[in-house]
Amino acid sequence: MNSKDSHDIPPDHPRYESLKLRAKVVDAYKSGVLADSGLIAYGRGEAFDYLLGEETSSVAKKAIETAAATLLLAENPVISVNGNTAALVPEKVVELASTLDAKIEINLFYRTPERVQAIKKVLNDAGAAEVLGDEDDPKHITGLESPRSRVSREGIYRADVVLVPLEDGDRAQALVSNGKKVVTVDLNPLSRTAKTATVTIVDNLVRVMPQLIQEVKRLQLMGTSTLQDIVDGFDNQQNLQDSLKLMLESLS
Ligand code: PTJ
Repeated sequence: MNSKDSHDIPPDHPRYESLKLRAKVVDAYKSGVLADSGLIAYGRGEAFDYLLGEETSSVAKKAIETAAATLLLAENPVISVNGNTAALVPEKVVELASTLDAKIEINLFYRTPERVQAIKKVLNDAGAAEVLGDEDDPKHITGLESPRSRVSREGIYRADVVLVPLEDGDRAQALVSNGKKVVTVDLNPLSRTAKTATVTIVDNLVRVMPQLIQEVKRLQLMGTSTLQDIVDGFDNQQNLQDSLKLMLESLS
Protein backbone atom coordinates (compact mmCIF):
# COMPACT_ATOMS: atom_id res chain seq x y z
CA MET A 1 0.00 0.00 0.00
CA ASN A 2 1.28 3.44 -0.87
CA SER A 3 1.01 6.13 1.81
CA LYS A 4 -1.20 8.01 -0.68
CA ASP A 5 -3.83 5.45 0.26
CA SER A 6 -3.43 6.00 4.00
CA HIS A 7 -7.18 6.45 4.53
CA ASP A 8 -7.59 2.92 3.14
CA ILE A 9 -5.73 1.23 6.02
CA PRO A 10 -8.20 -1.41 7.23
CA PRO A 11 -9.20 -0.68 10.85
CA ASP A 12 -8.87 -4.36 11.72
CA HIS A 13 -5.21 -4.39 10.68
CA PRO A 14 -3.15 -5.49 13.73
CA ARG A 15 -0.85 -2.46 13.26
CA TYR A 16 -3.66 -0.02 12.41
CA GLU A 17 -2.68 2.76 14.85
CA SER A 18 0.96 2.47 13.94
CA LEU A 19 0.24 2.56 10.21
CA LYS A 20 -2.04 5.56 10.60
CA LEU A 21 0.75 7.45 12.39
CA ARG A 22 3.22 6.48 9.69
CA ALA A 23 0.82 7.79 7.06
CA LYS A 24 0.54 11.03 9.05
CA VAL A 25 4.29 11.61 9.08
CA VAL A 26 4.64 10.71 5.40
CA ASP A 27 1.84 13.16 4.55
CA ALA A 28 3.62 15.80 6.66
CA TYR A 29 6.81 15.16 4.71
CA LYS A 30 4.98 15.56 1.42
CA SER A 31 3.41 18.84 2.53
CA GLY A 32 6.79 20.27 3.54
CA VAL A 33 6.22 20.22 7.30
CA LEU A 34 8.52 17.32 8.14
CA ALA A 35 12.22 17.29 7.24
CA ASP A 36 13.37 14.23 5.31
CA SER A 37 15.51 13.37 8.32
CA GLY A 38 12.36 13.62 10.39
CA LEU A 39 11.20 10.38 8.77
CA ILE A 40 14.40 8.67 9.88
CA ALA A 41 14.09 10.12 13.39
CA TYR A 42 10.52 8.83 13.54
CA GLY A 43 11.62 5.33 12.55
CA ARG A 44 14.28 5.32 15.23
CA GLY A 45 11.63 6.33 17.74
CA GLU A 46 9.38 3.47 16.61
CA ALA A 47 12.14 0.95 17.34
CA PHE A 48 12.52 2.20 20.91
CA ASP A 49 8.76 2.32 21.32
CA TYR A 50 8.60 -1.36 20.39
CA LEU A 51 10.91 -2.10 23.30
CA LEU A 52 8.55 -0.23 25.61
CA GLY A 53 5.63 -2.37 24.43
CA GLU A 54 4.17 0.82 22.91
CA GLU A 55 2.81 1.77 26.33
CA THR A 56 3.45 4.58 28.79
CA SER A 57 5.42 3.04 31.65
CA SER A 58 5.07 4.00 35.31
CA VAL A 59 8.60 5.41 34.94
CA ALA A 60 7.42 7.73 32.16
CA LYS A 61 4.35 8.68 34.20
CA LYS A 62 6.62 9.93 36.97
CA ALA A 63 8.52 12.03 34.43
CA ILE A 64 5.24 13.37 33.02
CA GLU A 65 4.14 14.44 36.50
CA THR A 66 7.49 16.19 37.04
CA ALA A 67 7.32 17.82 33.61
CA ALA A 68 3.87 19.19 34.44
CA ALA A 69 5.09 20.54 37.80
CA THR A 70 8.17 22.10 36.17
CA LEU A 71 6.06 23.80 33.50
CA LEU A 72 3.58 25.06 36.10
CA LEU A 73 6.36 26.55 38.21
CA ALA A 74 7.77 28.40 35.19
CA GLU A 75 7.33 32.13 34.79
CA ASN A 76 7.78 32.09 31.03
CA PRO A 77 7.16 28.59 29.66
CA VAL A 78 7.62 28.04 25.93
CA ILE A 79 6.73 25.04 23.77
CA SER A 80 9.30 24.62 21.01
CA VAL A 81 7.85 23.01 17.90
CA ASN A 82 9.80 21.22 15.18
CA GLY A 83 8.54 19.36 12.11
CA ASN A 84 7.90 16.05 13.87
CA THR A 85 5.91 17.68 16.67
CA ALA A 86 3.83 19.69 14.19
CA ALA A 87 3.17 16.52 12.18
CA LEU A 88 2.11 14.38 15.12
CA VAL A 89 0.38 16.53 17.75
CA PRO A 90 -0.46 20.09 16.59
CA GLU A 91 -3.83 20.27 18.40
CA LYS A 92 -2.29 19.02 21.64
CA VAL A 93 0.48 21.63 21.42
CA VAL A 94 -2.15 24.35 21.17
CA GLU A 95 -4.21 22.87 24.03
CA LEU A 96 -1.17 22.55 26.31
CA ALA A 97 -0.06 26.10 25.51
CA SER A 98 -3.46 27.54 26.36
CA THR A 99 -3.74 25.44 29.56
CA LEU A 100 -0.33 26.67 30.72
CA ASP A 101 -0.54 30.13 29.20
CA ALA A 102 2.69 29.25 27.40
CA LYS A 103 4.06 30.57 24.15
CA ILE A 104 4.51 28.42 21.06
CA GLU A 105 7.70 28.88 19.04
CA ILE A 106 8.86 27.17 15.87
CA ASN A 107 12.51 26.20 16.23
CA LEU A 108 14.00 23.99 13.56
CA PHE A 109 17.14 21.97 13.04
CA TYR A 110 16.69 21.92 9.23
CA ARG A 111 15.38 25.44 8.90
CA THR A 112 14.00 26.85 5.66
CA PRO A 113 11.52 29.74 5.33
CA GLU A 114 9.12 27.41 3.52
CA ARG A 115 9.11 24.87 6.37
CA VAL A 116 8.63 27.58 8.97
CA GLN A 117 5.55 28.85 7.12
CA ALA A 118 4.18 25.33 6.54
CA ILE A 119 4.49 24.53 10.26
CA LYS A 120 2.99 27.88 11.21
CA LYS A 121 -0.03 27.11 9.06
CA VAL A 122 -0.47 23.69 10.70
CA LEU A 123 -0.40 25.32 14.15
CA ASN A 124 -2.75 28.12 13.14
CA ASP A 125 -5.14 25.59 11.64
CA ALA A 126 -4.98 23.71 14.94
CA GLY A 127 -6.17 26.87 16.72
CA ALA A 128 -2.97 28.72 17.69
CA ALA A 129 -3.57 32.48 17.80
CA GLU A 130 0.12 33.34 18.13
CA VAL A 131 3.09 31.39 16.81
CA LEU A 132 6.59 32.75 17.35
CA GLY A 133 9.74 31.87 15.47
CA ASP A 134 9.52 33.68 12.13
CA GLU A 135 10.51 37.18 13.25
CA ASP A 136 12.86 39.29 11.14
CA ASP A 137 14.81 40.38 14.22
CA PRO A 138 15.59 37.16 16.12
CA LYS A 139 17.86 36.90 19.13
CA HIS A 140 20.55 34.24 19.27
CA ILE A 141 21.40 31.78 22.00
CA THR A 142 25.07 31.16 22.54
CA GLY A 143 26.77 27.84 21.91
CA LEU A 144 25.11 27.05 18.57
CA GLU A 145 25.96 28.17 15.09
CA SER A 146 23.38 30.24 13.21
CA PRO A 147 20.61 29.65 11.99
CA ARG A 148 19.97 26.98 14.63
CA SER A 149 20.72 29.47 17.36
CA ARG A 150 17.95 31.86 16.35
CA VAL A 151 15.17 32.29 18.86
CA SER A 152 12.34 34.72 19.36
CA ARG A 153 13.00 37.53 21.86
CA GLU A 154 9.45 37.09 23.21
CA GLY A 155 9.77 33.30 23.31
CA ILE A 156 12.71 31.01 23.97
CA TYR A 157 15.11 33.93 24.54
CA ARG A 158 13.32 35.00 27.71
CA ALA A 159 11.91 31.58 28.66
CA ASP A 160 12.89 29.92 31.92
CA VAL A 161 11.44 26.52 30.96
CA VAL A 162 11.29 25.15 27.40
CA LEU A 163 9.46 22.02 26.33
CA VAL A 164 11.45 20.67 23.38
CA PRO A 165 10.14 17.32 22.15
CA LEU A 166 12.35 15.19 19.87
CA GLU A 167 15.24 17.56 20.07
CA ASP A 168 18.79 17.27 18.85
CA GLY A 169 21.42 17.10 21.58
CA ASP A 170 23.30 20.28 20.72
CA ARG A 171 20.33 22.55 21.15
CA ALA A 172 19.20 20.94 24.39
CA GLN A 173 22.73 21.44 25.69
CA ALA A 174 22.80 25.06 24.50
CA LEU A 175 19.48 25.83 26.17
CA VAL A 176 20.66 24.32 29.46
CA SER A 177 23.96 26.23 29.19
CA ASN A 178 21.91 29.40 28.71
CA GLY A 179 20.30 28.79 32.10
CA LYS A 180 17.01 27.33 30.93
CA LYS A 181 15.26 24.23 32.23
CA VAL A 182 14.61 21.81 29.39
CA VAL A 183 11.74 19.35 29.38
CA THR A 184 12.00 16.85 26.56
CA VAL A 185 10.17 13.84 25.18
CA ASP A 186 12.50 11.30 23.64
CA LEU A 187 11.95 7.59 23.16
CA ASN A 188 15.72 7.07 23.17
CA PRO A 189 16.97 7.14 26.78
CA LEU A 190 20.55 7.05 25.48
CA SER A 191 20.35 10.21 23.38
CA ARG A 192 22.36 13.28 24.33
CA THR A 193 19.14 15.24 24.61
CA ALA A 194 17.71 12.70 27.03
CA LYS A 195 20.85 12.89 29.15
CA THR A 196 21.16 16.68 29.01
CA ALA A 197 17.57 17.72 29.69
CA THR A 198 16.28 18.68 33.11
CA VAL A 199 13.30 16.35 32.74
CA THR A 200 13.17 13.63 30.08
CA ILE A 201 9.99 11.73 29.33
CA VAL A 202 10.94 8.45 27.66
CA ASP A 203 7.72 7.75 25.81
CA ASN A 204 6.00 8.41 22.49
CA LEU A 205 5.08 12.06 22.05
CA VAL A 206 1.67 10.97 20.75
CA ARG A 207 0.87 9.28 24.07
CA VAL A 208 2.62 11.88 26.22
CA MET A 209 0.79 15.03 25.17
CA PRO A 210 -2.73 14.08 26.35
CA GLN A 211 -1.32 12.80 29.65
CA LEU A 212 0.80 15.90 30.13
CA ILE A 213 -2.24 18.12 29.59
CA GLN A 214 -4.19 16.03 32.09
CA GLU A 215 -1.38 16.28 34.66
CA VAL A 216 -1.10 20.05 34.21
CA LYS A 217 -4.84 20.37 34.82
CA ARG A 218 -4.62 18.17 37.94
CA LEU A 219 -1.56 19.89 39.39
CA GLN A 220 -2.88 23.37 38.64
CA LEU A 221 -5.05 22.90 41.72
CA MET A 222 -2.01 22.28 43.96
CA GLY A 223 0.13 24.83 45.78
CA THR A 224 3.63 25.87 44.78
CA SER A 225 5.28 23.89 47.59
CA THR A 226 3.62 20.66 46.42
CA LEU A 227 4.87 21.30 42.88
CA GLN A 228 8.36 22.05 44.19
CA ASP A 229 8.34 18.80 46.20
CA ILE A 230 7.51 16.85 43.02
CA VAL A 231 10.39 18.54 41.17
CA ASP A 232 12.84 18.05 44.06
CA GLY A 233 11.93 14.37 44.38
CA PHE A 234 12.78 13.62 40.74
CA ASP A 235 16.15 12.35 39.53
CA ASN A 236 16.40 12.51 35.74
CA GLN A 237 19.45 10.26 35.43
CA GLN A 238 17.77 7.63 37.64
CA ASN A 239 14.57 7.89 35.58
CA LEU A 240 16.60 7.32 32.39
CA GLN A 241 18.26 4.28 33.94
CA ASP A 242 14.85 2.92 34.93
CA SER A 243 13.53 3.42 31.39
CA LEU A 244 16.54 1.64 29.94
CA LYS A 245 16.05 -1.21 32.40
CA LEU A 246 12.45 -1.63 31.20
CA MET A 247 13.66 -1.88 27.62
CA LEU A 248 16.36 -4.39 28.49
CA GLU A 249 13.84 -6.49 30.43
CA SER A 250 11.56 -6.57 27.40
CA LEU A 251 14.41 -8.13 25.43
CA SER A 252 14.99 -10.99 27.84
O1 PTJ B 1 12.01 19.58 12.16
P1 PTJ B 1 13.47 19.79 12.39
O2 PTJ B 1 14.15 20.44 11.20
O3 PTJ B 1 13.75 20.60 13.64
O4 PTJ B 1 14.19 18.37 12.58
C1 PTJ B 1 13.70 17.50 13.58
C2 PTJ B 1 14.55 16.21 13.74
C3 PTJ B 1 13.77 15.27 14.64
C4 PTJ B 1 14.75 15.59 12.36
C5 PTJ B 1 15.92 16.59 14.34
O5 PTJ B 1 15.72 17.29 15.55
C6 PTJ B 1 16.77 15.37 14.57
O6 PTJ B 1 17.54 14.96 13.73
O7 PTJ B 1 16.58 14.77 15.76
P2 PTJ B 1 17.33 13.39 16.20
O8 PTJ B 1 18.73 13.73 16.61
O9 PTJ B 1 17.12 12.33 15.18
O10 PTJ B 1 16.53 13.03 17.50
C7 PTJ B 1 15.17 12.71 17.48
C8 PTJ B 1 14.88 11.80 18.68
O11 PTJ B 1 13.47 11.70 18.81
C9 PTJ B 1 15.43 10.38 18.53
O12 PTJ B 1 16.13 10.04 19.70
C10 PTJ B 1 14.16 9.49 18.40
O13 PTJ B 1 14.32 8.26 19.07
C11 PTJ B 1 13.12 10.35 19.10
N1 PTJ B 1 11.75 10.16 18.59
C12 PTJ B 1 11.34 9.93 17.33
N2 PTJ B 1 10.00 9.84 17.25
C13 PTJ B 1 9.53 10.05 18.51
C14 PTJ B 1 10.65 10.26 19.38
N3 PTJ B 1 10.49 10.47 20.69
C15 PTJ B 1 9.24 10.52 21.17
N4 PTJ B 1 8.13 10.34 20.41
C16 PTJ B 1 8.23 10.11 19.08
N5 PTJ B 1 7.12 9.94 18.34
